[in-house]
Amino acid sequence: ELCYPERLNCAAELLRGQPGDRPAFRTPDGGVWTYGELRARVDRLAHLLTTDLGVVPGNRVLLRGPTTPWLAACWLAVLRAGAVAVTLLAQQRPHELATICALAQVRHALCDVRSVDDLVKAEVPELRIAVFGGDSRDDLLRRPAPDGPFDAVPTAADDVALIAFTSGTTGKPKGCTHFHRDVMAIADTFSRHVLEPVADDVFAGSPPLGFTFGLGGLVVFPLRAGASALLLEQAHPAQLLAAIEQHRVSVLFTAPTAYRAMLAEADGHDLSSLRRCVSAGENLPAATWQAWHDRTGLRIINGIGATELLHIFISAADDDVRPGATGVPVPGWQARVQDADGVPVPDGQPGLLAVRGPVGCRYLADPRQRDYVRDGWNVTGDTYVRDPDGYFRYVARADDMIISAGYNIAGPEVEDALLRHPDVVEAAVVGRPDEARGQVVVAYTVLREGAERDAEALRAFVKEELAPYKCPREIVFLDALPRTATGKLQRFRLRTGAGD
Ligand code: 3SK
Repeated sequence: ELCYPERLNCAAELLRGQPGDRPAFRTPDGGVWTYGELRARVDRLAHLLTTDLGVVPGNRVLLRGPTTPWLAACWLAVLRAGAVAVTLLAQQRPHELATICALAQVRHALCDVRSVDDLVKAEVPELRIAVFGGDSRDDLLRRPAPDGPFDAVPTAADDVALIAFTSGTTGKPKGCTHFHRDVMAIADTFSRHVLEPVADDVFAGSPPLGFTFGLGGLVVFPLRAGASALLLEQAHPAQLLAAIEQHRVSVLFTAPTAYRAMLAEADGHDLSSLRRCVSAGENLPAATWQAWHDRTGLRIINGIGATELLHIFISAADDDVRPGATGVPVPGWQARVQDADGVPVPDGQPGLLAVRGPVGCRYLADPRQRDYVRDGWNVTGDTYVRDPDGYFRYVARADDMIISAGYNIAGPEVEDALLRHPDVVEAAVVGRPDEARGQVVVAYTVLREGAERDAEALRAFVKEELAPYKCPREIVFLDALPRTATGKLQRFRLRTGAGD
């Protein structure tokens, strides 16, 4: 049972107590910010926010930029000043920025100079933008600020600390509000019990800080453990591999696609520093888990998380990891599989995943709240099966089940089969409307460079792996699959043919 004091400022809590000379953040060029330096910079920023920019507790402050120690320090300063951080992805375009700012009632923005153009173009009414990381005399980091410590605002544990936006796999983002105690809870559940971090750990990964997968893995978890994080502005697979080797990264956060891409380039890289590899963002196919294990000897921790619930709530660790299964509820969380009326279904039968725990979904003024939270359970929109021994197995996103000629077909199972083919690098399987069968199975694939685009040979391969009714009717070859800015597959674009 987690128990936090009534007054809790999570930014103050995350920076409390670690020796000042320990590394907190690292940069690819070998730069290090110690905990002492981080505390001093966060305090300076918090002074600037409250004096220069006029931010008061409760104001929503937008944060935007590549993953750098300064962006992380701004996030901590906003929370320390009792304001609410609205973290955004660097890729979001002006019209998306305008929608988000209106929904979240943002009046202040702290923006890396490299990401400011689109924010200006968004023409958000009354938005005061402070830019950092540039040469201008006006740059936030060059402005004079009162010296000395900043007393953290004594926020309530239940005050909103951040608003995170869903990445729009269905095209319509939702703002999710999270409390100061929620930030502590993700560190004290998933990180503490599954990752078991130690102060010598070096965290790194690809998800940006505007995606709570990255915020947790690269800021909250390392700071809570007194460990350090290597913050990478560019985290493509080749850069991740080089960074792991060069900086002796021990805890890695990335998505299944990146694990597959790293495997293709891993030869010659020393990955022996890795201790924990976390995969989330979408389901990890067993074929990818196995290939990573064969290459590194490491058992990827496959987690399911959600922006609505801040971080990961089902996963497994060490010897409990079973390829192809997600795992068991993280300590502190409960999970069950239920039907559309909220009635639990027997073990072994597919149904809707429902979870509850220390963090709950609280959409910002969105009627979809009623669909997500039912009878105190958060219904995530995933179809799962619970095995009799309590293991949860992913089947598909609830709206990704394909029903063809009366058969229920889970797209991810067919994707997993396709990925076992040595030429297939990426696969996405969807249902296409069909007069005779209701839907037919269509597979979109990306092949390794130079491979022959032979749809019949691939179909024959799948038929050897799966019952024939699951075999794709059509195989489409693409150069890349359509993905959101956080790397999630946009199946709805494939279903409507937009990926062709
Ligand atoms: O959306 C997700 O898939 C996710 C996964 C892990 C942690 C956080 C999030 C939002």
